[in-house]
Amino acid sequence: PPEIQRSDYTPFAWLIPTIRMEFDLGLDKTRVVTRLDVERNPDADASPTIRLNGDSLELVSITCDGGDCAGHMMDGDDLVVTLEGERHTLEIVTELDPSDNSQLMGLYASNGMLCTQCEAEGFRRITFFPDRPDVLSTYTVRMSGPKAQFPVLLCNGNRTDAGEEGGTHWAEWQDPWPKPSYLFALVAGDLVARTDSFTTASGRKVELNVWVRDGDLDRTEHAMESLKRSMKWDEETFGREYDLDLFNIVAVSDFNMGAMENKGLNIFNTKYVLADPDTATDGDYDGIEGVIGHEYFHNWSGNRITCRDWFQLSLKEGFTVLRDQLFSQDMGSAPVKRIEDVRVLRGVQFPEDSGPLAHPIRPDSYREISNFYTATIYNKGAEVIRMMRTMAGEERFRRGTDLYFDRHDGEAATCEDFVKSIEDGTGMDLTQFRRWYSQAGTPKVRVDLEHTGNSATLKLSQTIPATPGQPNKKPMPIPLKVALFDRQSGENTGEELVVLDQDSAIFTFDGFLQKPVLSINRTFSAPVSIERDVSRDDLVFLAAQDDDPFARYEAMQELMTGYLVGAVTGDLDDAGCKTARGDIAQAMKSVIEDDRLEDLMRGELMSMPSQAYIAEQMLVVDPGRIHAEREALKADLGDRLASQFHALYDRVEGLPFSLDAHAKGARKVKTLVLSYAAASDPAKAAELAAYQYDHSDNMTDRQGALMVLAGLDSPERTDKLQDFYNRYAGNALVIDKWFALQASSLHPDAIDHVKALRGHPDFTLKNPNRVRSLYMAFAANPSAFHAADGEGYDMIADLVLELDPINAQTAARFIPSLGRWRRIEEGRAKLMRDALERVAAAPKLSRDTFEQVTRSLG
Ligand code: HT7
Ligand code: ZN
Repeated sequence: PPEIQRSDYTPFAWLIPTIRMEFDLGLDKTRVVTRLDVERNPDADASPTIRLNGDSLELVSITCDGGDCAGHMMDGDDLVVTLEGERHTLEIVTELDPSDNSQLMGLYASNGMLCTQCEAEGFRRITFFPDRPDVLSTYTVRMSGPKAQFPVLLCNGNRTDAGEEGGTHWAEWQDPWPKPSYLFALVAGDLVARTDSFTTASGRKVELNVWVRDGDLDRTEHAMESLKRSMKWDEETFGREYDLDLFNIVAVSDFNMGAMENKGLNIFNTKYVLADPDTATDGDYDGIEGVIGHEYFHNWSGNRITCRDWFQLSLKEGFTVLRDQLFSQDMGSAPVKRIEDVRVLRGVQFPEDSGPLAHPIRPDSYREISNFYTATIYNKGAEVIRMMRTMAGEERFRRGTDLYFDRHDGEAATCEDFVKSIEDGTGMDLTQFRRWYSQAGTPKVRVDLEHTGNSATLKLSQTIPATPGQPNKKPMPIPLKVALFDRQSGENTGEELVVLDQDSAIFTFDGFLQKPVLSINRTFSAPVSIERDVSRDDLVFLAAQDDDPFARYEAMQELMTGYLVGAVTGDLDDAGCKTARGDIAQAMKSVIEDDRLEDLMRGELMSMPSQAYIAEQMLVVDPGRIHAEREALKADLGDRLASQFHALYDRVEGLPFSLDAHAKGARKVKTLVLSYAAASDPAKAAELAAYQYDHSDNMTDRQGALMVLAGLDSPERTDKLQDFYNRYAGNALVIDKWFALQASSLHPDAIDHVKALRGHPDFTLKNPNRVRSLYMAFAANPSAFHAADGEGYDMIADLVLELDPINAQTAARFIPSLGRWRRIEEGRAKLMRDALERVAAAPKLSRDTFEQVTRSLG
């Protein structure tokens, strides 16, 4: 497959102002009649033909202006039609088999209902069309089908008409807003709705529906409340109002991603809709609020202003992730949310940025766009916009976004359009800042603090590592929030923002008789990795005293990471290890005993750095060693702080269930205490976890207890896993948890458990949630996946080969775990490469998997 280049963009030669579609719906056979009004685009070079994209489509017929269409031919999957005049009407008939569509792109059947997924290039699996985001049309859609089978018929926009004849009914929908084909959606099925309404700031009453299968209705309250909160927040924070009279959300159980922002008809993975305390964890509740917000916010950042081409994906995704992050910050604990977002960035995006799949947030080329729905486009994209906000300040940033929404409403825009609007709206010069869009790789910032006389001198320098296709980088503006603390008083002189925009720079701060303690990159103001020689005393000081909660968290992480890297590499001798562990225990003790802290924040401070984050600090890693040292530190802390951990558990144990921050914090620290205990005193931990499991009245406590038990070799493990399965049999989302808990467990036989679960009657390759629950969890399980004999790598290669013909998008998402071979010790690296080569040698691979494997071996 050819590589598509960003530099090759040209506007499409034709406009398609209106499109009418008629769907005669059936699970095994759906007939689609599409009428396109096409006219020449005055802003593009003229072309004698129009290329209509198709993918695995069968053309039943085509007419032009009501007559024969002599000048048409197939070019691969595309239909190319010769057109002579200025404007024409093309009518195209296609026939589909939705139940045979296991790729879950285009129109497909899920659990007896019909639904669509058109982003990025799924519309071309429904009909022939210029399936590119810069072709905007207004859609009128008529859907008809057997009423008994599909009592509910939904599409984008507003329902304008409906009727019934015999057992067949139909509905006609009109979407007044011009949109690209990737935002088209329809749903037909036997669904029930939770209905509510929202009145916008200008007084428009909007009907809101959350559609689910019968029986799931009482698990939709949180989704509906999240939607109403999102609508209000977007009005207050970004001045954005909803623009239709109806907003529908539909939950489906077979879905490749989290959700989809189709205009007026969002389609969601059930995972991001259904929740009640018995079946959903606090994390699930937060995930629902975040994803509902994200998809809703797309109505402006994505739908009203869409992307000119897919290279601009971060225009809508980076900005919308930032918007959903700020929303969640405002709805709950802002520092805790910031810590969670940074953890995802460093655990997923940093490794991507330092591996073979690294790409800028605005890529220059791709073969398969589905492979670019990455943490870089989404999460780093959000960080880049957040930096502009930090430099501008909230108020000025709002002027920039207002200008962007005003200037580009109704257009297919570019990242450059966004930056220019922020530049013009805020008055900032972002010339050099634009490099964040074109350069891949996580900048490293070297930090040194010197002290002479009464001055503290901060020396900063930046390097941006080489990434595929980008050997040399230029310096980028890096905004770093800093504060200097007096060691005695614990006070600081106020936070300042310094911007490092050269290779190196020096900043001087006066008025310090003694060397101060430096707190830097507060709130994680820039997505960089900081390198500095900092004493453990300073870290202990910051962990206990810093007034920026993120910086406190960071100091704890740095303390533990520094120790673990030293222990793994052997840089720390036995005596050094012992003192370091003592310092960590002292810092952890002050965190446990600090009664000014909320438990939700305490939980963050008590959390150990992830295996992925520790690995990221080293050039080449031995995953087995990291895992062993991390577990040993956990055990040591569990031993040393046993009484503090138990006191903490006892303090929070009796708190009744609620979804407020206080109760959520209690649940978080309880399970953390169990996991420290599991490392230091497994028998006691098993007893305590079994007790928590039996007495819990909510999924957070129950899952936390089972997670700890799943890693232990104890009789309680088998009992409780069986109980959990029996208790929730038939609830797919909870059974997903059951698979994931076992696949991610610390149990020494986890790899055998996964092999056995592969044959479980509830396992299927057809459902992406189930595949991810077993195999994504396994691929992220450091000790099982990195088994020294390479069995874990083979299991993932086997999975990819089997899954690729069924669901290529999901299959390709497993390749990055093998693609990190260059950063793994020699023995395992060879086995990982062998597994990749075995995949690459398969006679027929999807474009998705082919691209990822080739880049990973590259
Ligand atoms: N914009 C949506 C992307 C998406 C998607 C992409 C490829 C294949 C399937 C997909 N489902 C949803 C989701 C979002 O970012 O809001
Ligand atoms: Zn999105």
